[in-house]
This record gives sequence, structure tokens and C-alpha cells, in this order.
Amino acid sequence: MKNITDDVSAVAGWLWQRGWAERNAGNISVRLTEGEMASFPDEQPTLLPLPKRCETLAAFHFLVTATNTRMRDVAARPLDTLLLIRISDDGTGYRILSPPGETALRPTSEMSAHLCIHEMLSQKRPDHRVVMHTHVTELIALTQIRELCDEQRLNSILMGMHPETRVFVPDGVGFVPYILPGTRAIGEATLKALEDHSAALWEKHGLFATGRDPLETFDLIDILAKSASIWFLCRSAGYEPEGLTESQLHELAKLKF
Ligand code: 2HA
Ligand code: ZN
Repeated sequence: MKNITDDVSAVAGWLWQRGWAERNAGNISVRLTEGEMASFPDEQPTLLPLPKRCETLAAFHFLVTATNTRMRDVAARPLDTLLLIRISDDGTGYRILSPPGETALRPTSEMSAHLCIHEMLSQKRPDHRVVMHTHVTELIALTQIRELCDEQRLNSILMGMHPETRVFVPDGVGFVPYILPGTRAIGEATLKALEDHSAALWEKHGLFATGRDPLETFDLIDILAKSASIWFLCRSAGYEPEGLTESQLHELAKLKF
């Protein structure tokens, strides 16, 4: 538990420093492994309802950022801003195990999207137990350009701007057209986009990424942001970036790490 809390709080600090977490922007959840799961307190905390039953996540523990918390506070005071929750045995609700006792804190407003995604991950990519949402300025800016609001076009830009992207984000990003945040509809659209990609870009809002651990998930976001920045730098200098050629991309795709 301590290591994972340290990693989440380190990443939260980086998100803030990079300018991707204004006010209470962004949220992080981690499905804990058996070894990290906490024992049940003697007195069971109140059962809180889930918007949708999550049978596949029954009895799992998650570390989640609390709603209305700032990433800079998660970095400075992880124990006051991260919640340890346990999904009930029937998957209809959850209990907050930490902070202990009754607390006014509640999980992130994007909790329903996070849980939908964790359900899919537990089936399709069980080693991916981190879901991270943040407002990556450079990537959001791409989605403010109407002609770039297209999955193929976005991926061709992102892949072409830097070899790292082709190597470390081989499946590229999924694109989610604008939907009101916090709704079931955006949760479902994100889930669909993440079935085939480790990152989903929400039009005019931000990025959702999945990974095996918080540091790896941050790295993926960082690489995508780098590609977008290079594109904007070239455009701001008045040039159309050339992009890696098909044969260069093909060669990179064969690299193994
Ligand atoms: O957690 O970023 O999308 C605050 C948000 C909502
Ligand atoms: Zn957001």
C-alpha cells in the first residue's frame, strides 16, 4: 500500500507541475493487488451505493482520488486526499476503508467512468490496473481544431512527430467526441475507446490513460504530450511538420524493448 500511495502522489505532483491539473482537474484510480488489499476494520463503514452494479469488481479494493481534491494536494498530503475503497461482495456499493471512521470525502466525480474502465481492464488487460485522467493542454488543443477531431488523423500526427510514440504507444489514442463529463454516456464511450487503446482523448477536455502502474501511465501521457508539442512548435514557427515516413514508422514498429 505504501509504495502505491507514494507513486500516485509522485505522479499527482508531476501532473500539477506540467500544468495539466488546474484547480481540481484530473483523477486517478488504482485496482489493488491481493497483497496490497487492506484487512477489514472491525466496525464496517457505511455502504455507499454505486450508480451501476459492478459484479466483476466485487470485493476488489481501489485507491482513488477524492472528488474536489487538487493534484498538488494529493502530492503534498496523500493520506488526506486519497481514498481506499472496497467494493461490496455483491458489487452494488462500496465502503471507504481509509481514511478510517466516517469521512465526508467521496471518490472522484468520474468514478463511474473509472469503474466501467476497470471492469473492462480486469477482463481484457488484467495487468493494467491504473486509470488516470488529466487535462493535457497540448492534446486538448489538438481537439479544438475541427479537422483533427478524427481518430485516424490524430494518430497520424501523434505517431509521426516522435519515434517514442510509435514505440511506446503502439496502439495510439482512441478519440471520444464531446460528451458532458461525469455522465454514464461519457463513461461508456471512453470504455469503448479504451478497449483497443491505452489512452482515450476526450474532445475539448482531456485524456484518460490506463497502465500497469502509475509511473508507466504517466510516461504514456508524457510521450503523447511531447508529440503534440512538437506539432504545435513546428506550426507556430510557420512550418508544416513533415512527420516520420511510412518506412521509418514501419521500422520502428519492429523494435522490441
Ligand atoms: O476531476 O477532471 O473531468 C475533475 C475532472 C472532471
Ligand atoms: Zn476532467
